Amino acid sequence: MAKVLLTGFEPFGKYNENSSWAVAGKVAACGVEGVEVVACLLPVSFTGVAIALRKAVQEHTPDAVVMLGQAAGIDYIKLERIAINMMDASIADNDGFTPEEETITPGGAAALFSNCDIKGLCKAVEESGTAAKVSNSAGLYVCNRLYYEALQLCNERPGMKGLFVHLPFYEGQPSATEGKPTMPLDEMVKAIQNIINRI
Ligand code: PCA
Repeated sequence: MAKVLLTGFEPFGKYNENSSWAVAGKVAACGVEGVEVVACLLPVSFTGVAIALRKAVQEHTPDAVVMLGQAAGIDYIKLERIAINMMDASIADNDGFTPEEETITPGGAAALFSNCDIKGLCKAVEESGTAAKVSNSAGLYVCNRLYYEALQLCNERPGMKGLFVHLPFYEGQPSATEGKPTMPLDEMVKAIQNIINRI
């Protein structure tokens, strides 16, 4: 049975909940047929997130890592293609760290690409009736930091797949920014189950 490590983030900034963890927790609780899903809550910390991911991958040796993050302002499932070797923040992470144009891995590749069939996965989500788009930038905050670490790990562990997905606020999320789009939690859960099934 294939094993997938599914990560979500703890709350950060002005948000008291994080839709990524709401979705990851529910996907793990509901399960995905034929796949063992291990959910892992990650800290919104530039330093801590890399350590926590490496530990989880070492412990669970998954066939794939699917990482979720919350992105205010989108009304679709955003499949990230690229991680960039840079950290730059306009708000401090949960450790109070605010990097300015800092390199993640000195001497490392400027950018790393997902080793998944990202267009195929995007099409599968769209065909199930949920809006989805491929994106070429996960930003330069903690999500991108996590993704860069994960894609480095994919290079170190041939055969392991890595994909980052940004999600909108969930419908009814108390800390959702007023006027920003939301998506029903169950719709996001189905989309992530679909992705895990095909990854
Ligand atoms: N979103 C942030 C970090 C944690 C999260 O859920 C990001 O997009 O970088």
